[in-house]
Amino acid sequence: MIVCALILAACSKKASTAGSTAGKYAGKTIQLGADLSLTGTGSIYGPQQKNGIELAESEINAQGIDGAKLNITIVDDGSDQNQGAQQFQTLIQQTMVDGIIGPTLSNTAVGAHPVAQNLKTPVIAPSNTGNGIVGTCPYGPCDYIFRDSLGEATAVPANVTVAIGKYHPATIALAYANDDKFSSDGAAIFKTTFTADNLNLVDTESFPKATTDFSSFVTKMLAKKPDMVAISAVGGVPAAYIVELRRQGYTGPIVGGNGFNSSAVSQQAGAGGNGAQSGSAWFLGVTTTVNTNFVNAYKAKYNQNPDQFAAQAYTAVYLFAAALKSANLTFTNLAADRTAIRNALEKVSIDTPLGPFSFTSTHDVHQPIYVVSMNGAGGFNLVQTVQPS
Ligand code: 1QQ
Repeated sequence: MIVCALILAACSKKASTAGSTAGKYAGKTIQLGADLSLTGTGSIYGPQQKNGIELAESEINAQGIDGAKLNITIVDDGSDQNQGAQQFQTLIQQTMVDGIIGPTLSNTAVGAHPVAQNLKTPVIAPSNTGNGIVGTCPYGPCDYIFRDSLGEATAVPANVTVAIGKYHPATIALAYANDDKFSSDGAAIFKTTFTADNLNLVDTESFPKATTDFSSFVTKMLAKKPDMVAISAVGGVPAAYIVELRRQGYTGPIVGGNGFNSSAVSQQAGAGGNGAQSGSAWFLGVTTTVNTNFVNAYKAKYNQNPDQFAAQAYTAVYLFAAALKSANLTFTNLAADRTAIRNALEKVSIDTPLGPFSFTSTHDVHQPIYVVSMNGAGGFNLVQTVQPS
């Protein structure tokens, strides 16, 4: 009897450390997909997202989802619209995933999201902050699409308001990439905000996102002597434009969009980026238990601080996990399971590194805006926290 008891105790201990295998999903594996910009324009954001996703996956599998394991297939779309559409199609029709996290760029989502909507597969967009991503979409109904990424339509006005209170500019100049959905949507949002805030837009410079030499654009811009400069762009553009502004002697304030919010962008901007300000969905220094645990686990696994993109991708996995738990999956009818997960996502309410999280009725985020500024050394300082209206 004593020997049996000891064996039983050892078995139960092993099960608990290997993740609970008991529950309604005992022995099952749940397939999710993630399509990210691991190469191309968005590769300054995608690798952090991959880290966040893999960290969440390992944490969740240590506990299990009612006895099930999670398996997330992560693929690269090269930051390309057509590749994104193709990767979504493959994940849905060949890998047969229950849901997808991605893509990294709004520009890629133009091709990828309609594929998921047409195939009735739930998506959480972890960093698509352009217009028409959720709620009312240009391609028609998009009720399978969710996002846990703070839209530019919310972040930009909050950021500009804080900058006006800090720097009191009368005039502003705008630079943006004219062949990228996020950048051009952001430019339109900046222009609307400038009008609303009585900021005189004295110069607008636009260029392809592949541009690397900004000297002529900056020269033309600085000839108008703006009090402040706004940049709406992705990838290497924000940092390169900031460096060129400082090289040509501009010492005034700089504001930007979500393209600023990567530790890699802050690193590339260097000392000249110090003070460059943006509205962010997350801040490293938030001292909630869930965020502190996330930051410590990320540093332990990757030996570096997470950034906003890692936090949002990590959160997307936990949002899916909560929906998977409550969806009562059949594992025999994939279409029904996908729709059950979509329905469950609409009811999810959990604490996350982004704060207490539930989707709005249009599948969007509703969260504080952390107005942050680059610290000149690859990180960010908190300027002000703006509560959502
Ligand atoms: C978007 C973005 C990019 C700047 C980062 C992923 O926010 O494409 O919507």
